[in-house]
Amino acid sequence: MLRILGRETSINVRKVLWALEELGLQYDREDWGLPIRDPQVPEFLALNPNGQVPVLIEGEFVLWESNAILIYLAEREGILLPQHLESRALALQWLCWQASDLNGTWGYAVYALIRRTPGFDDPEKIAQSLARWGSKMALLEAHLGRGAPYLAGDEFTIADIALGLSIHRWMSIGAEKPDFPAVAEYYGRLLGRAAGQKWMGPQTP
Ligand SMILES: N[C@@H](CCC(=O)N[C@@H](CS)C(=O)NCC(=O)O)C(=O)O
Repeated sequence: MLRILGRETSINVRKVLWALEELGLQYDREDWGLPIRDPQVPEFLALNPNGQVPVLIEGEFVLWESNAILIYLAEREGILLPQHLESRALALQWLCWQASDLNGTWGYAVYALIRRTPGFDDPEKIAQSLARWGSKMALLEAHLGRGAPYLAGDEFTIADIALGLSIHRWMSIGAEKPDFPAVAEYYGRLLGRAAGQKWMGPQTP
């Protein structure tokens, strides 16, 4: 049985839970991550020295980094990544971009406007974070505006899971922000999937 360590409220854990549901795989999940269970303890750090969730465990095999876990699961099951070489490369491109470019933009705005974390209340820094985030979302808007239903073309892939949850975060932000109609349409398409609806429900941060 696959084991997933991580709290359901984490965007990165949700990527994995959404993928497992799309794949129809059974798993056991253990709650780790603040404020539920501090991962900065030797028992957890032995599995992931970063002290972060999610972690996947299968027998002796331990894997961390949510997007690597998505790739592992898709490869293991032979779906959610296209067979066609170029489409597969495009899916991986968006998956890498989510982690390397998009993910780094929203930190301050999310701490300030979603988590309401004390100390994250500087309006200038909120505006800067939203502007950086918005400029990456504009890039996504331009891509989706070309009309393909999913990021890598006609097929739903693990890239749509990672980006779907990122878009969900953008949609959940209560702030003045640009309108991205192609992103909104795509978000609606992802919400039309049972697992998308579950992991990007309107109440979930
Ligand atoms: N690059 C990592 C980032 C993981 C990450 O930032 N996890 C957060 C939750 S979204 C975490 O573990 N925070 C500490 C905690 O929850 O205690 C990945 O994609 O898996």
